[in-house]
Amino acid sequence: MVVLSIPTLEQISLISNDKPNFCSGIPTIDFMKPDSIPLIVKACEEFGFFKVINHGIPSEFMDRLEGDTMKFFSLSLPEKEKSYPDSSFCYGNKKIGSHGDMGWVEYILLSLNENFDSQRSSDLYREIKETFGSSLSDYIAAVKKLACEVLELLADELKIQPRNIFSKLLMDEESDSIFRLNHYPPCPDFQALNCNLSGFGEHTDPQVISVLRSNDTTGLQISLRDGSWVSVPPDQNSFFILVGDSLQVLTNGRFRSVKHRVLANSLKSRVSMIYFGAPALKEKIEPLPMLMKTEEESLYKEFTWREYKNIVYKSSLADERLCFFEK
Ligand code: GA4
Repeated sequence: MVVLSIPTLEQISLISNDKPNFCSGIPTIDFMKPDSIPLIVKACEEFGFFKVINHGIPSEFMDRLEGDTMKFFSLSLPEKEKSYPDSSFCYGNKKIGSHGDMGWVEYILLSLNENFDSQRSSDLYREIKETFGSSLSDYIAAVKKLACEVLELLADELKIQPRNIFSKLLMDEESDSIFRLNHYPPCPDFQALNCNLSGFGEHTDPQVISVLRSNDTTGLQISLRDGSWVSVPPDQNSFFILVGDSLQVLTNGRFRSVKHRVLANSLKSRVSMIYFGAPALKEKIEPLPMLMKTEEESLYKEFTWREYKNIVYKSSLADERLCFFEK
């Protein structure tokens, strides 16, 4: 449970809760229904967001990781904070990023870039084994595969080749992908005030693609093209896919990286697990020529994932970051 201190609480924004508008029309791709697959391109263009059902990942994978995650978050604060100060396995509480963003959330962030530093990476696996057993690595392997399947379906539907043109970025052994476990503790006091405490403020994900799974608690909202916010009904049996900034650039703005946020108002705790599929640091991010029509101009200057990441990690959550690379 997150311990309150008034000065900290004052730094977390309140979001008014007039009419929580649930989005009924979230595009849904059913892996068992081939005729739903072509929807995937429209979903990335219109929403930058969709849901995958009948994905084939056994629910046991999600249940095991959720159980271990709750076990970890129910440790005392000093126990969680002592963990891993100098490793790629980091615990955070209310502070998000390095620019003063705050949210009603505690989390673990895990770098999946194994080649970053072999010493750190072997420590990392020892730490993971001790804390989570195999639930974490099994889950990550399954969602990485799902992310690649989705990216390959996208290539098929965009009629570009090779079909691993996007997924190879995640399969690269130097891929800079990360994994995040978020716990939004219940916050009943704020319900009476008819407002929500921000759990995770609005932002887009900088990577190529994100695969999100949560327990059955509300909180996630996405921003539609007209700027309005809609709540996403939770579905613990499905995965939500989010287009990231890098995929927006690779498609020269055809796909939209979706702005989203999480409100923490619930009487129940919300737990989410997100895989962020990223390229290698040295990888160039630029619109794919095969996706450009004749005479179509690139909207972006060429940059590497390392250059983009440097800007991202110096920014605040809500900042527009791609503007630095627009032509
Ligand atoms: C948003 C997506 C991922 O959760 C994340 C976040 C990162 C962090 O939590 O450290 C950032 C945020 C995210 C974008 C702007 C910067 C960096 C917090 C923040 C204020 C891990 C990522 O890659 O970018």
